[in-house]
Amino acid sequence: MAIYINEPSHTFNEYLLIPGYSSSECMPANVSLKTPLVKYKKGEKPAIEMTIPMVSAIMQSVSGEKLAVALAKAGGVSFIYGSQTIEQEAAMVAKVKAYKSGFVPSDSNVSPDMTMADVVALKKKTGHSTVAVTSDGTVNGKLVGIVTSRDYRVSRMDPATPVRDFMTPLEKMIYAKNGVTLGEANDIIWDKKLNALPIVNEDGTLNSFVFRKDYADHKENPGELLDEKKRYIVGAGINTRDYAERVPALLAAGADALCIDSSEGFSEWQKLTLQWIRQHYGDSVKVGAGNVVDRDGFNFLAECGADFIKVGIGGGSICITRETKGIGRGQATALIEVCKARDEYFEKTGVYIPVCSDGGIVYDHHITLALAMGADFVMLGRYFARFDESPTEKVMIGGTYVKEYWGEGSNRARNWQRYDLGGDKKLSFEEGVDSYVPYAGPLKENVEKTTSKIKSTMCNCGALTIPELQQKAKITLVSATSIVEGGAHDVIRKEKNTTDK
Ligand code: RVP
Repeated sequence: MAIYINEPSHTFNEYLLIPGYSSSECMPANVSLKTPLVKYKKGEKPAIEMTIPMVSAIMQSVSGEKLAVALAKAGGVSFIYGSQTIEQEAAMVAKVKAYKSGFVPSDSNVSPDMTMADVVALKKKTGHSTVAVTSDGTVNGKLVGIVTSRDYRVSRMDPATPVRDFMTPLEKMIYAKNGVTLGEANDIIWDKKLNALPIVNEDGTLNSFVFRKDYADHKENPGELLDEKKRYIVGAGINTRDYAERVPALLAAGADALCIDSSEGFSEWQKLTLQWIRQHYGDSVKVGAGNVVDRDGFNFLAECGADFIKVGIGGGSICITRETKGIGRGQATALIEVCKARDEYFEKTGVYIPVCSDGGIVYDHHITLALAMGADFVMLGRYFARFDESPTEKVMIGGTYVKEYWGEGSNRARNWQRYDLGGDKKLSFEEGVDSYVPYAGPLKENVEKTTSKIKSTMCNCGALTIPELQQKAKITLVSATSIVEGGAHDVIRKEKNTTDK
């Protein structure tokens, strides 16, 4: 006989937080939104920690390289969409990893024997005007000089002029020894009016460059997420079909974390994918799995070795899975049950598996509710699709700017792998729609506004960290009429800010 759950499943909108005692310490400036992206053992530090609890959805209309860089600067992680060829996805990941920040390996190098024509060609290829001259022309060769656009004139000089004749040689250059801090490097850049400062190893080989414009950027983004080589952290979506080819390509491109992108994660396909990754890479590759909506689904993926687990079926703003297939669960109820299973799993095994609440965030306070209910971070599609950095066009409709936003299960995305249950390479019916969302400007200012609201609510609950919020939160279900009471009501509003959600 079928199992009946007679309690209705609820959405975030049906809950509110009840304030707790706030001490004078409880002010937004003291709140930390640090949160783990991947699993860790009790007492250990997670391999990847984010500074804000937000990741971007694995979707064509959301997570391209521009959004990935902007989100990493803000402290979150993007998962580049997998519904494109392996080569295209790997190229996007590589672009994020090549984006300059802090100490960066030199991507423009020549040897002293090369010519001005080589320098010009290199500049055209990379778009960078600072070229390192190393003894053998490689990124790790002995530094012998530097060439900038001030050192040569294309119209006046013979293209065959050797680099050694017009470069600034090492003895006349300003450089710093490896070990200098980013702050010290920046001081040298400012004092000596440089655009770029080469960093040299003990043995005279080139280590990296620090660029003036990157440092200014870094100062503005204290929470940015960088790997050990000071490159932005980025994730990438994979599927349960071509992982044997896609995973190696994404890792070679530098992906820091992977995530199986599927509408339904409680399946043998996910088990096989996770098994293959563990067999080939052990625990060194970080991979999330999902989506599930109950304890059984969580325990299954936890046992399969997932590094984080995503919760949510049918709650996405562009998702019509519940209508077309009749499967899913109210997002809040699903999340509460999965987080309880996660806590029990932690108690039993000493392994903490972060839970991601994916889809259905409408208002900023839904993020705070998700965190209070036990989520470690949230995945957002519609939210990020509204920003300048999302990959879609900004268009004017009826006098207002909007951006396009379409589901991975729509005919437009044709992401058949996401909905694949061992069937054909096509979508037999749609589970998503094609839509517009109100344009909302740059990511940075929107995320700052959202996180300041989250911090403020956390203070009302007497919590300075996400784990503290999860311990202290008092959450209440509300009636339909009290939801009406919660908005502006019984007044004629003069204006409504449509980009706020
Ligand atoms: P939202 O943030 O509410 O826009 O939801 C985004 C989520 O919706 C994605 O992370 C994904 O789980 C889900 N999605 C993406 N495409 C579709 C679909 O076409 N049904 N659903």
